[in-house]
Amino acid sequence: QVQAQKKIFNETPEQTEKRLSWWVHDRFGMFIHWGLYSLPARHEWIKNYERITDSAYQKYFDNFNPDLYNPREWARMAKAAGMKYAVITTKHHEGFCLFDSKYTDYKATKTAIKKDLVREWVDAFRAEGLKIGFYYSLIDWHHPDFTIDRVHPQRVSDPKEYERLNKGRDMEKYRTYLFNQVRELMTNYGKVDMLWTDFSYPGANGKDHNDWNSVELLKMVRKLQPGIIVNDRLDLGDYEDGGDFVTPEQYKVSEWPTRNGKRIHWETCQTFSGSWGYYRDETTWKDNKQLLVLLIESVSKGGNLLLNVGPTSRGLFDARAQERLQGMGEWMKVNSRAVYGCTEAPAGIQRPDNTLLTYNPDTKRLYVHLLDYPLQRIELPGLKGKVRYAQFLHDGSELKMRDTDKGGLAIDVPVRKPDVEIPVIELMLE
Ligand code: H79
Repeated sequence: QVQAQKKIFNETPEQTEKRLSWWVHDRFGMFIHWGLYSLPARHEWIKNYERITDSAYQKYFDNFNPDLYNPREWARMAKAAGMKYAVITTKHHEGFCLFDSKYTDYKATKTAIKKDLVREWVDAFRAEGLKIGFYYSLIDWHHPDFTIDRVHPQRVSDPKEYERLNKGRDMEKYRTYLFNQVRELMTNYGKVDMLWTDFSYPGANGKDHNDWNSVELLKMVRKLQPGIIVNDRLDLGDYEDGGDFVTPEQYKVSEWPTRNGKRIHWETCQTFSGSWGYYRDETTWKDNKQLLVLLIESVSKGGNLLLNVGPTSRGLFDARAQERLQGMGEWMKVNSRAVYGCTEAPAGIQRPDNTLLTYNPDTKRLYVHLLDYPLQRIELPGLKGKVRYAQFLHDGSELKMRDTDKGGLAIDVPVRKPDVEIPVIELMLE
């Protein structure tokens, strides 16, 4: 007998599914990490990694001036890539706010650009028809009341030192700031489709749900934005509804994640090159095929992909990011039917070697993604008599099928690989 779990809200499973339905359908979103760290251009954790003091970090605030910022261009690039929603860092761990908060001067409106960058972003992405999400860092390395802990730039080696270090800092006051800012974000920008909080690290000299007053914070968010979807980083794992989806960061899940034996909603967040913030000299960029596999593999295991861009301090997507977005868009233009509304293939359908399967339960179409192009034919075990029609998805050209002796289905494919990064076979199931 499985113990009934604690719940914060009284929402039925059907209501939850309905609230999440656009997001489950859309599958592919853009993450945007933009802040003062785009000036040093060597990772968004630089203040921590290099233990930079507030006064030494000040030069990035003083020189922040994204004069080429044009969020309509960003939105058009996201849309052309096939992305349906986008999530922007309203504030990252460094504490700098892209939005015009009443509760701090550490914000874009007080820099040379003098604008609420979030307001313009929301308007632009809405205008292009994308859903919008706010990333908000629970961690704040700038706020004077945020206690120094094991992931703070001023962390120390002796664990007993923290008490002395934190004299005069008051998390109660920080919590008030956190609630005030989240209330602003949930109130001043119209409908917000998603809130992406980041992150909790329970334990010695860490921060957990008590530090954020997570239950009350989540209640406030859901009250102000009833339809909103919220991620799982508030440390509310004790509650069945303490987060709408899990967030595997920068790794691949081996299978559809579960909780108490039940499959749960998930979204992996991934970078082009390793860093989330713009990193000028990073050389570890994934190629278009790797990125497409990330997307297809996520969908094939019932999940979403939130793929990150780190804009430059002038406000542009750099050429490497643009290239990849364009490459993915080219594929999505003709293959998005194998992504939107799709999920894992029905149980019992086996994936041939070097392929990934996605499935649309509404149209009963099965998609075979050919990661490594086969020679002349591909065999699908167990599908004999179960497929009405087969075609390449990119050009809608018929593919001839034959039953095999072993109850399988053989599909003939042209010897030459079609000119598409990952060719997809569309099978209309009975
Ligand atoms: O915003 C992006 C990252 O900056 C942020 N989440 C994404 C979306 C993030 N970065 N790292 N993490 C979240 C997890 C933190 C891991 C570590 Fe550590 C920080 C590893 C080393 C330093 C905390 C301290 C865990 C181990 C030691």
